[in-house]
Amino acid sequence: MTLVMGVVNVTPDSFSDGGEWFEPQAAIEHGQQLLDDGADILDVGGESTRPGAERPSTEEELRRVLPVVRGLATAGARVSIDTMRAEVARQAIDAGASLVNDVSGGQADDRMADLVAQSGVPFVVMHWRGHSADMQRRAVYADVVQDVCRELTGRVEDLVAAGARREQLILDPGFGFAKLPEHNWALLAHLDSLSVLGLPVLVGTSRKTFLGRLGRGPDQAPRPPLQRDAATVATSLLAIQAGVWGVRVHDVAGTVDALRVFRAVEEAT
Ligand code: PMM
Repeated sequence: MTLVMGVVNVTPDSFSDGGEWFEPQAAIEHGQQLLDDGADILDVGGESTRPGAERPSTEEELRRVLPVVRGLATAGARVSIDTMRAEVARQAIDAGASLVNDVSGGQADDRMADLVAQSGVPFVVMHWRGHSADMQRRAVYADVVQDVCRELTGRVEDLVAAGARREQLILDPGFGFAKLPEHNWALLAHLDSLSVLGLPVLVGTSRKTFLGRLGRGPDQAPRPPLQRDAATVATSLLAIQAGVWGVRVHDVAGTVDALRVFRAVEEAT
């Protein structure tokens, strides 16, 4: 059954919840709320990846995430660390994280492959074409589904060549990362093409801009992120139906309800 990964952003500037849980105690309480709502995994991140975002230093990223990872892991949560830096991943694992979620799939830090190989923890390999500052310039595809599958396959091969085990790897098409709305819709429509690569798939559409554009003309501003949860529940349900391993969401309660609907229908068929 699909796992629900709840987002715990410890950032001043994430696009949907920046600043809300920036103090460690507030972030820990938010994580605990997501667990109460039914999250299976908490994804703690200290770097905003919204388009155009500036990167924090390694020290600042560590300062943000470590107390939160430690606090939530100590309370018994399964914690994932959302980072592109091997040093942050290493210290987060020492603090209790048991999964590494790297939106660059190991490309942003050439020490990440070694960390994956040595730690043995599950590693999310997301489709990524470059840092957020200018990633939307790279949203050029011949066939987005084939191109994403091919590029992810290349990453898997590189990671395995560097000593990672295939069984550690989870694939993510990277919704919103170097993708235009039509690319995101095509990927959502063809999650089965990603599944045939034979590895678990994680889907993160939560509150992303392409959902804010639904029902809006090209000259209208997108709906604000906090008004995108209903659309996120719909996309997550489609991903659940496609049999993905996990969905990464801000609104855990709504997603868990959607999962319950899916289960009830399955049991009734
Ligand atoms: N999206 C964001 C951050 N981390 N990780 C994975 N694996 N997949 C995603 O789609 C993803 C991610 C950006 O969203 P946020 O700023 O709301 O966390």
